[in-house]
Amino acid sequence: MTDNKYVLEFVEKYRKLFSPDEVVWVDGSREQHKMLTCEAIATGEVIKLSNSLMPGCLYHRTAVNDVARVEDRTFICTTDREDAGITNNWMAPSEAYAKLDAIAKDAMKGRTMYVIPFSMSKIGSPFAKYGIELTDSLYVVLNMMIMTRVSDKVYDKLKGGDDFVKGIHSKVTLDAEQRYICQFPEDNVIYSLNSGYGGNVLLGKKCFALRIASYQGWKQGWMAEHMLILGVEKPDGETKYICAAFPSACGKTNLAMLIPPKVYQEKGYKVWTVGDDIAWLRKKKGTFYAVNPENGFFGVAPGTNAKSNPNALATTRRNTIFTNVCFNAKNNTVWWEGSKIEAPTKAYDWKGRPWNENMKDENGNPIKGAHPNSRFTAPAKNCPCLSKEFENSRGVPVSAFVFGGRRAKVAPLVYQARDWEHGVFIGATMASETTAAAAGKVGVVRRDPMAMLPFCGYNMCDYFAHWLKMGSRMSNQPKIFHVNWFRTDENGNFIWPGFGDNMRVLDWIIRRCENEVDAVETPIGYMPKAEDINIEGMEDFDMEKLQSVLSLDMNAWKKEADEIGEFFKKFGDKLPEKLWKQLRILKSNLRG
Ligand code: SAT
Ligand code: MN
Repeated sequence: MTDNKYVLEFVEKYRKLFSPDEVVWVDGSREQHKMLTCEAIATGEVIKLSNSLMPGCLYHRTAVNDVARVEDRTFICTTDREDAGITNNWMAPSEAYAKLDAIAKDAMKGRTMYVIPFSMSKIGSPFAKYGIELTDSLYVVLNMMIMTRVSDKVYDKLKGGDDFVKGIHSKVTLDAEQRYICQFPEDNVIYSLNSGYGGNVLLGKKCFALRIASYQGWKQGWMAEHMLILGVEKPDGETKYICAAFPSACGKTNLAMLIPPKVYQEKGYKVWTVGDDIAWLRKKKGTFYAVNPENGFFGVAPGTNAKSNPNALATTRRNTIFTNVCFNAKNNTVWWEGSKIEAPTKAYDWKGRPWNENMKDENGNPIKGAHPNSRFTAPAKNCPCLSKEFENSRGVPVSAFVFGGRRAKVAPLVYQARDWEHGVFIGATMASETTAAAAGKVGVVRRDPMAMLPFCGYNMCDYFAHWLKMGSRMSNQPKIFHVNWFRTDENGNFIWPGFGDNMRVLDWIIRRCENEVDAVETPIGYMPKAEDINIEGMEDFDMEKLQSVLSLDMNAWKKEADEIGEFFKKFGDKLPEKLWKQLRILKSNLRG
């Protein structure tokens, strides 16, 4: 496969530790992919779905105790604890290696170890970073072949050197008590044991493209962000690119694949998807350029339907792996809650138990067919609205950064930062209600700076300073915005319809970037005049509702400002003074 001594040493070291029966070098070829798929079907690791209805699609269930990322078992292992900061769990590298090696010892006896060479972003591009993942899971191999560029060409690109991320994964026994997701940014190493779930084991994704890459970006002068990238093509044919950060399971995939409302389509607007989860950003001629380092989408299935995201649905009709959704045994397809398709009559739930939609648990609550964090892994190239710039190695120029969370109250539909520093403050103080994407309680408001709380591979204070510095170097600074699609009324119902109608907010954002529209100065930043949000053609929505999603409750904001102060205090002296300054400005604005 390769004579790169660093690769050979790495593989040999872990072969000795894990003691697999066999080592298989994955080369990324179609023939091998076919063979490995057949093998995964034969072992029962995946179920083949209907060839006529969903060609090339597979179905997989994880262990019941292993359905989401585990933030409390995720560690940043740096020599100096300070480099991990207060928002990360930390372990000393020597302690972590010793602990993990002990768990890993002989864990692959009777199993095969796969060696996966992969590239984040297009092989050979200036953005490209390479990795090699060792795993005992065929499911991981097949997913990595969708989510990243898996190819033995990666070895050539290493040119005999050791500039690659070493990913080590084993399911071991899936023991949740011994589950560890450890990043060693100083060594370019990721070590993940006792899980078989997405973000914990597809090491190219959160572990590499965010945690390790954010650290590399800090050291090397670029940025790795938890952001979708979309292009809005205007009637004049020009396309403007927006990067938007939202916490997991807050609709990034839906926004990235948005279909504009009819009134916009008729005028000639189109939205193109460059990425739905991760953006790598570099400076060129004073402008940020963004690429999506991934090659597929790992999206949340529940709630995806022909209305909410027809493009995602179309993307998943072939060569897609479904995880923890409901299995329709009648026609060998899949189903999930919120699909707007009638529930199957002969089905098995995500735990593999016979299921129908009338079943209730011991408390009388409906039993779900699909896990709320069930996922599809789909190739980007299936996406009907994939941007033609997707493979562009130079990236796309960014006009705006958007931060957003899930907030029932407080945050209005949209507002704009006064300048870069204020924008960094808005990102740094983002808050959102927790979702099923991570283990733990759902619906609790927590601060999630830039949606990077679980993904920042270094000290968050250094991360804020890096944001401030990167922006200050740009002659062409993107404008920064905050959005909230999730405001609710007194009955707890969402006021703003979201999905395709979010185009109306993107439209305002773009017009702001082009200085085409005025705004109102408020204590929290610039806000739209209600008449500048186009609500033409919206059903069940009127000016009154628009006013309510744009309204500011000053008392709630004073409370918010106090909470931000408490949040900042936790960071101690290292927090950039510029953020404190922004809080003082906010407080003084709120006093009026
Ligand atoms: O499980 S993943 O981390 O890959 C998805 C997510 O939580 O955003
Ligand atoms: Mn994500």
